[in-house]
Amino acid sequence: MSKQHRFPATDTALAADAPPADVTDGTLAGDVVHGLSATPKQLPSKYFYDARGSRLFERIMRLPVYYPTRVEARLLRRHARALLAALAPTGAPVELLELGSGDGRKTLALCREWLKAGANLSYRPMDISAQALERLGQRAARQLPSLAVHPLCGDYFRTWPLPQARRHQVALFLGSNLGNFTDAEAHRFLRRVRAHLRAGDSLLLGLDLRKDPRTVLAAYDDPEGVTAAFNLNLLRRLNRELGTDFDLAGFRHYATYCPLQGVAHSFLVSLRVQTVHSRALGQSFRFEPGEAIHTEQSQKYERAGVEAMASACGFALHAWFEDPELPYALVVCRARG
Ligand code: AVJ
Repeated sequence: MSKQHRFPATDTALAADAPPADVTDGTLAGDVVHGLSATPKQLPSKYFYDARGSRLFERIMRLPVYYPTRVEARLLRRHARALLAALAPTGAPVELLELGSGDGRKTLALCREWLKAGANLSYRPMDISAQALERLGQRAARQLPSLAVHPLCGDYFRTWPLPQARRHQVALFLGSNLGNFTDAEAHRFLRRVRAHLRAGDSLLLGLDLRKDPRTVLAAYDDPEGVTAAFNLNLLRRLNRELGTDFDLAGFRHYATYCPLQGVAHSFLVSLRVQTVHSRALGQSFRFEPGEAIHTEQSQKYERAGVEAMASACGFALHAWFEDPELPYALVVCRARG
């Protein structure tokens, strides 16, 4: 960190990511009881990202079969100047708000290009991981000492700073993270983003698009088993944090992609009949042979659907940058009046 930043109180998770309050209290324990009592069983994907899970996800991003990260970085590089013109057309100073910055590697490269183009830039990375923001601050201080960086740790919608009169707000939501939401959750999330913007402010989305089903499926079922380890790590986390006795060898990672809905699903499938007990919850959960826990969905989009979603959430689709080889899009949305 360039200066000593005090993070505001850390929140457990993205509010929009949490199930409606009437279903669970939004804690890990509440979500697990709810999810493992449901039919079919499910666990929220946001719980993948403990320290070990975050490291495994960093390994996923370097896998040859996991194309989204590389394709998105390439698009950001290729279109850096055009993105600036589309996102901040007036040339006013920019307040760049990134939702889920992680360690900010991709975004700092973009900031470098924008500073070169003469942009007046202030960067507010938001993340629920204090360690990731710490690394981002160090990276920024080393690589771009002239950039004003103000990290915000916790729930995006609670830490979102008040808009400054002279600054054009540009929100970033990259990495196709929107794809982890169901359609209803994605709409709710985008409406909440819109509520924090003024008319004329911008939002940049990075979204994975529909493509050869085999290419998508391979990205969620790598031969090295990193994705399997990432998925199974969820059970390891529950063993540690809720005192469950999941036998990781009793479950197997399974991924599917349905080209009709454009959704990749990940599951943990029980290989035998087994009962798992949680000390912290004082509760047991029975698994039948072949029974699945749904752990993640990753939506793959198409342009018409994105346009309709943006419009329903108070945005107009303003520009679309797509990779010619592997369908992936950077989508510039403008907040409508
Ligand atoms: C970070 C949510 C975009 O869905 O592609 C990668 C997470 N899961 N491999 C995705 C993930 C399995 C990733 N997102």
